Amino acid sequence: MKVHNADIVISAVSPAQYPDTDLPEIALAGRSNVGKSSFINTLVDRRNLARTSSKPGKTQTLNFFIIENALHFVDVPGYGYAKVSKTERAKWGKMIETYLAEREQLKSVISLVDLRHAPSVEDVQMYQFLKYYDIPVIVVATKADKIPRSKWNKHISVIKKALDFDEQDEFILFSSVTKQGKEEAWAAIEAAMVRP
Ligand SMILES: Nc1nc2c(ncn2[C@@H]2O[C@H](COP(=O)(O)OP(=O)(O)OP(=O)(O)O)[C@@H](O)[C@H]2O)c(=O)[nH]1
Ligand SMILES: [Mg+2]
Repeated sequence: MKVHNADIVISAVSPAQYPDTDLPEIALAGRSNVGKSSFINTLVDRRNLARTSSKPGKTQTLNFFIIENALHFVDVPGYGYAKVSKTERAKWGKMIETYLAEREQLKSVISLVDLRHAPSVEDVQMYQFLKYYDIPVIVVATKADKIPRSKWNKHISVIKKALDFDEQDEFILFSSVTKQGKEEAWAAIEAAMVRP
């Protein structure tokens, strides 16, 4: 998709604030700093639509972006951010779970993992949570530019094994630096958007 129009709609903390439309939604989940906001910016060709930061924990609300009046991207706060209190983290967890488990127009979740590392316990929990709720997943392995091409396959197998990856789901190597995987990601998103 060539994007001409992209805007933030709302930063929501509760269902009452979710946009009241039937547009298909694609959510982005992954641990803090994995590159969720960068992924959105790359897909929509904007430098800073979704705010990125080298400081983890930047995104703390469910941020809804409207793209071409055709879909919403929902930037979900990164999990596993250590400097947040337990109560705060439980609150985020609940907010994210409520959204993922109950949102009717959610078509797919893009689960981002860092290609450089084995998935964290929380990465595995998130993937298994999505499988439990039968939500189609697009796994995006970010920061591919930081791993030499000759080692990609090895890293991919480590990730798939740890997640117990379902080959029905999509797996895309991605870099917001080289834009590798951008077209593949759009193809997977467009396929998810038209699913009933
Ligand atoms: N080299 C490289 N750096 C990346 C890539 N994607 C993101 N980064 C960097 O990683 C850092 C975190 O990126 P964000 O997009 O803000 O991460 P996030 O997942 O939105 O983080 P939170 O909002 O804290 O949950 C930034 O410094 C980005 O520039 C990538 O594909 N390659
Ligand atoms: Mg972010």
